[in-house]
Parts: sequence; structure tokens; C-alpha cells
Amino acid sequence: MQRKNQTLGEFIIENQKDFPYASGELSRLINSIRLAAKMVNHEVNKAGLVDITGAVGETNIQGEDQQKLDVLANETFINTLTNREIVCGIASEENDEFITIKGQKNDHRNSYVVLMDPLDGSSNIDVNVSVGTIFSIYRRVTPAGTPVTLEDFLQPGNLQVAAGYIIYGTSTMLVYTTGNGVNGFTLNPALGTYYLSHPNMKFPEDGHIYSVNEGNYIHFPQGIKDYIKYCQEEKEDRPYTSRYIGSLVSDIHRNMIKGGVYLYPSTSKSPNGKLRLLYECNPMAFITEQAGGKASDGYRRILDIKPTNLHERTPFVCGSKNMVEKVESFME
Ligand code: P6P
Repeated sequence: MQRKNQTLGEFIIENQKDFPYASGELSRLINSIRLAAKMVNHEVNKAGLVDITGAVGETNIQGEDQQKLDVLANETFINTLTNREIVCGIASEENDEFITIKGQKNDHRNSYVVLMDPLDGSSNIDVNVSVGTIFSIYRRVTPAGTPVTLEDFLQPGNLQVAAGYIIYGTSTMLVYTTGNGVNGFTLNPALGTYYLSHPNMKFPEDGHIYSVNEGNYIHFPQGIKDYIKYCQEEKEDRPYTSRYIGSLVSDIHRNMIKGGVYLYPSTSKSPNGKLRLLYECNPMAFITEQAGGKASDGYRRILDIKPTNLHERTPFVCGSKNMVEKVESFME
């Protein structure tokens, strides 16, 4: 049940039945993400004012300079999730290994694992372009009371119980699904309250926006090159518009509202593309499908891919159903 301007807290309570296992743990988990997002939002919004955008001189497993905000966002989400007796393990783009979390009784009885990209697109921060947090939630598969293992994280995306993103843009929004559709909440920073601003979000089946880094064109597979040319030719409802922010959350959020397709294909330099399956593509694919869109690697449904390692990459085509299927038709 949705009421415009319902707060996120009211929405969670009134839709408790939507949460699997209705144990209240998942509700508390979403609430803790809500809190962490407010804290990160506060830092992101003043990034230009204090020296927290500079790199910390370290690099993460991706070999990328860790911006101070990356580190701060990572620590904020980890600390918030750790202190609430809900999560038994966390995997993050910023951490080489997963983190095991013990309950206060020094046991391992918590049921959920969280995988996240705490600040995706962070290279955009110092040029004042929007960035995002992406999260993916599973129930553990190993027995309660035992330490979490890699098996708990390497689950296919079709087993996610919840996924969402926070977009730190012209306004800050929390968009998430628990498998019953997608709802968007906008933060009122003056009150620190999120309000239901985008109930039951739906990906238009068609669109006229394609989002890809065309600087990689010469390295793309022939099918992707042919699709880009298809978008550009003067025929039927084309040419389409090219829009690419370089921030996954922002590009997909815009395309979900306006219709469009986002592509990060394999290239001759990166045969599996750039994006990470577990904490970028799976959560965005779950949200996209729940909104009536489609997400594949050009051939296979993203959510059906069985992961083999924590930071594995996959080519990614995500957005309006008919546009994704058109891309796939060029890949055959
Ligand atoms: P490129 C940001 O680093 C990111 O992971 C996504 O948010 C974004 O869509 C993509 O990489 C941009 O990559 O190679 O086009 O700069």
C-alpha cells in the first residue's frame, strides 16, 4: 500500500508483509541503510568545502585511488550495519575480503549478508557530478551459528531478498525493492526524513536514450558497434539521444524514469567489461526487472549468473525491455 508523501518509516511498517520471513530483521536492515545514507549524504553534499575529496594515497582492489569519501562512505555503512545485530557478513567494493560480523553474544546468529558499492562513481565527486551507493541483500545459506563463508556471498542474483541504491544528486533519493516492485524516496534534508516521491517505479518498455562510453567504440564487439550505429541512423524513431554521466546509478535512474538502455560491454582490453557482478550489476538488475525492465550480459539474464568470485566483472546491458532485446539481437 502506498500513499504519496508517506515517510520511509511508515512505508516499511505498512508493507512489512512484503518482507520475506517477516522477521522484522530486514525492516531494521533497510532502516540502518537509511540512516547510513543520511550520514554519507551529509559528507557528499559538502565535499567541496572540506578536504575530504582528496585521495587517501591508497588504492582498493580495483586498483583505483581511494578517494577519502570512498573510505568514509565504506566505514559509515560497515559501522551502521555492524552495530545492529542483523547482518552476519558484509562484502564491499572497497574491501579485498568479506567481513565477518559476530553478534553481541559473540555468536553468528544474524541472518543476512550485505554486498555493496559504498560510493559508486566517486571519481565524479571532485567535478560535482552525482554519485551513488548500491546495495544487495541475501539471506545466508550456511547454518546459523557458524561463521559466514564465501558461499553466503557467491549467490546468484535471483536469490536477492532486497536491493537498492541511494543517488546523491540534485536531491538525495533511496530507491529499493524487496521483490514487490520498486519505490523511490526523496530525502528532505531539513527534516532528515525520506518521503515516498516515486511510488511503484516502472521502466518504460521503449526509450530513446542509449548510455555507453563511446570512447571505447573501437574495442567493442562488432554487435555493440552495429547497435550504436543503429541508434544513430536516421530511420523510424531514430536517431536516439546519447546520454552518459559515467555514474552507473545516475545513468540507470534517469533511464528508468525516461526510458533508455545502459551498456557497459566487454572490450578487447577488458573481456568481462568493467562492472562488478555482485554489488553493481546484480542489485541494479533486480531493481530493473522489478520495474519491468531487463538486464543481461548481452546473452544471459544477469540474475541467473552463478558467481565464482567476490569481485568478478560482467558485461552489462540494462534498461527498457525492448531496447535490451534489440541489443541482444545484434549480439547473436
Ligand atoms: P567509464 C564508475 O567508476 C563506474 O563503476 C560506473 O558508475 C560507471 O557507469 C562506469 O564505471 C564508468 O566507466 O570507463 O565509462 O569511465
